[in-house]
Formats: sequence, structure tokens, C-alpha cells
Amino acid sequence: MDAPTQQEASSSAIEIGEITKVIAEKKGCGTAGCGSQASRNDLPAETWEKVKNHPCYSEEAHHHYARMHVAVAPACNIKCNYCNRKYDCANESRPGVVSERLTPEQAAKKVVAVASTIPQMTVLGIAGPGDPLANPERTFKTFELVREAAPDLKLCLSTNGLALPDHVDTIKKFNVEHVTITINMIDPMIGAKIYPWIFYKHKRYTGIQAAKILTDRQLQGVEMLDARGVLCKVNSVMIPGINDRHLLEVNKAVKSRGAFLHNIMPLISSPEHGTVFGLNGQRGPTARELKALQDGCEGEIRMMRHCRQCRADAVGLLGEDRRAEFTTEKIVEMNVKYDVERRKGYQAKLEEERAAKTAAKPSDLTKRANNGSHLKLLVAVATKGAGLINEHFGHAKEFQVYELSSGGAKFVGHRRVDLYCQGGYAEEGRLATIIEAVSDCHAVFIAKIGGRPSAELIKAGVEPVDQYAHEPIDKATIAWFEAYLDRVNSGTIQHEERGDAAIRPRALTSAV
Ligand code: CLF
Ligand code: SF4
Repeated sequence: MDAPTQQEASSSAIEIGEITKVIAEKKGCGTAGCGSQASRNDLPAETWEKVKNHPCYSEEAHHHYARMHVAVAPACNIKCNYCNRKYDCANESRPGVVSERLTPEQAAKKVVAVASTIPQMTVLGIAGPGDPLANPERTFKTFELVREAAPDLKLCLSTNGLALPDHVDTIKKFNVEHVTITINMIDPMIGAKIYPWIFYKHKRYTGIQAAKILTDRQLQGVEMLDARGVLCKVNSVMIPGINDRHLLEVNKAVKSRGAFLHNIMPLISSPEHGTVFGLNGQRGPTARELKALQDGCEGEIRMMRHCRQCRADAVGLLGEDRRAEFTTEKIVEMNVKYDVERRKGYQAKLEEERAAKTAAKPSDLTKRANNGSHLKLLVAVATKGAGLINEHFGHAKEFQVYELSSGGAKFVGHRRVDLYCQGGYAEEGRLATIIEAVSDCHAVFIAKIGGRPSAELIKAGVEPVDQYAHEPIDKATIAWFEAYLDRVNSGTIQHEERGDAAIRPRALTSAV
């Protein structure tokens, strides 16, 4: 992605200022259970049961539980300017990736194979490669087959919402407990800049008329899901200069209609993706702009910040890519028996470990809250999952970003990076872009790091921290933050505010 121009940068500074004002008016996000970091005590028991092991609906769960998508839905009924239909639906998928299309029968076989191999895989989602509800027969047939073969899996789908009101009862019938709608606007004037056309009731609509129909159907869909007790997540693509400020209104509108969670994702646009926005130079937001908007929305509704804009055929923990283990060829050769009891046993053990970690948190947080510091800073963490600092700098495909304050360690996003180590050799050309991606952080936590990247991070003012290798992220980052405050208080170091970091579009050749 190109860096913002001076004009763009100054206009975004105004936006960040405006959004900060909104946060101040709302007195920040002090409410318990705010964000998808909600825990057992913040939610009604019935809702907690639905989200506790869904990696997208619970930030904490995404460290432990996996999801998979099956690409059974090729057609789409609308056109988004950030999508190139040669590729997958960009509403829940990065542009520039293509999935192998499956029949419902092939999909069900794949689900059984994956869930038998990965016992922490708890959710089957259908998110494309087109719109699942523009392909209702294939989508619901897949759900039917999976329901029979793997009854303990949660079912999930993601849609643009145009056809949703026609299918809400079927969604309920198949016990699909989680539905995502991508809502980028509630103002048709803005919608006309995002959607050139829709196809509705055998007719093509364009411009404001198309956007009006789409927004009415989407908001109706949110209300209908809420009335039937189906958890609704809203995804929004942040498009600077088009819908960025407007997403504050979208946030209020979906909250008032019963949406459970709001996921604001950055536009990923690059000319090589061949999308309208990619070709006309529309930029995506910077990390700082995205965070400011997410912070501004947070008092209204739980915000999701750990989305990986994954593929329509994604398999594994969020941010992990295990598709290569489950190609059609490999699945034919696999001799699997779906064992619900074994899966339950594995997950029960996982829950025990998770409960132990949660029980250990309050004393850490109480200690922090007593410190009285007003400082807030970001740190980046290299992790393979399980909530641990367990990845080497050179092997990290992404860094998870935490905001540290007297309130504790709060997950606020992630930064994708290209691998520094490839086949045992360091790719020196990549080091600068990796450091740029975490340049707004005060420290990077890693299990191990080499001399050169360590020296370059220090030169960039980012502290490499490897003394907490394989320890829990919360505990380690809080301990480091305490030591940091001591260093500031004793005058050993001076606290400095950090600038912005870029969110770069992912290279077309990247594996995840
Ligand atoms: Fe898939 Fe989406 Fe269900 Fe999750 S993804 S259909 S809710 S199971 Fe999750 Fe992937 Fe983000 Fe989607 S990280 S793109 S939000
Ligand atoms: Fe592309 Fe998805 Fe939009 Fe359809 S709904 S045009 S597949 S991004």
C-alpha cells in the first residue's frame, strides 16, 4: 500500500482528533465486558455458551480454538468496489486469494477430516468465495451434512445481507448460531460509492437506489436475527475518506438493532488486486486510524480486534494456515473416524488450562490498577497461540499488539509481516518492513531473536524482549510494563509517545 499523501495524512489527523473527542465524551471504555474480551462473568450464561469456544466471537478463545471455512458458495448478488470476483469474497477474505470450490459432499468430508485431526476446531464457517446466501441450496446442504456428521461443531456464516431476511428462518432451523453481516454504510449516498450495483428480485439496481435496498435489507436482517436469538456480528470495511467517520453511525445503528459484536477491518487495496479501489488509488487506513475508530466505537458495542480477514477455505487457529494438510487428495487417503468423546475430552482439558490462566489474572491486574500511572503504550508479541510468547522473531508471520496501561494488557490488533527467516536464511530485505510494522510499539516480545534484528529494533527505538520466552502474554507484558514504569519513575529512561505504523496489504504470494 502506498503511504498516505501529506493531504491524506493531515485529514486523517483531524479524523483521529474527532474520534478521540467522541471517546472523551463517552468517558472512554470503562464498562465491564467491553470488547470481544468479554468473559464468563460479563455475559448471560446462554450467550457465554455460544461464544466461549468461538475464535471470532471471543478474543480469549482465539488463542485456543480453531475454525475452518469450506468454499462452497461461488456466486454473488452484489458488487463491492474492494472485490475482484476472480478471487474470494473480500468481506471476510483478503483480496488476491482463490479457493478450491467444493461440493457440499466434499465439504462435509473435509470438515470431518479436519475436526478429527484438530480437536480444538470448534466452528465451521461458510464465508464464500461469493455470498453464502446467494447460493442457499449449496450452503444449507453443507450445513445439513455437517450437522449429521459432526454434531458438536458450531455453524457460522458470513453474508453481505441482501438475501438474509429471506433465509433467517432456515438459518434458525439448521441451528446456525452465528451470522456475520458486512455493513459498510447506512447512508445510501455513501453506499453508492462502495457498491456499483446489486441484483435483487431478478433485477439489477445501481447507485443510490441499490444502496438503499441493501442497507434496508441488512438492518432488517440484524433485527430478525436478534429476534430469533442468533448472535449477529457486523463486519465493516474502513475506507478512508468514504465511510471512516460514518462507521460511528453504523456502529450505533447496528447496536440499537441487537448486533452482538462489531468488527471494523482495514480496507486492503493494491493495484495488483485489480479491484476498483485498488486501481483508482484508494488507500486503506493506517494502524493508528483503525485503532482510533475502533476505540471510538467501543463504548457502544463489543468490538472485535483480532480478525485476520481470513480466506474462504481457511483452516486452523486465526492467523495460522493448515490448508495444505487437507487438500482433496490427502483427504481421500485419510482414514478418519469422527470421535466426539475424544474431542470433548481434549476440549475439557483445554478449558481447565484456560480457567487456571483466568484465575491467575485478577491479582496481576489489581496490582497494576494500584500503580496510578496514566501511561498507555503498545507492545508487539510473537506467538504461535495458547496465549504464550512462543514464536521466534524470524518465524513470525504476524505480531499481536497489546495496549498496556494501569488497566492491564488489552489486545488491540495484529500486524502481518513477511517471514524474516526463509529456509534457514535471513531475508535482510524484509527486516525494514517488519520493523516498520511495529514501529508504533515500545517493545517486541519474542521467544528468541538474532543479533541483527535485535540491533535494528533497538536502533528504531523498539526494545526486543526475550526474557519471558514461553510465558503467558498477559503476565509477561504486565511484568515488563511495571519494570518500564519503574525505569521512567527513577529517571533511567524517558517515556516517548510513538508515531503511526502502516498496515500494508499482504503480498499475493504470501502463504496465509
Ligand atoms: Fe468464519 Fe467469520 Fe464465522 Fe469466524 S471468520 S464465518 S465469524 S468462523 Fe473471523 Fe476470519 Fe475475521 Fe471472519 S477472523 S475473517 S471474523
Ligand atoms: Fe465480493 Fe463478497 Fe462483495 Fe460479493 S459480497 S462483491 S463476493 S466482497
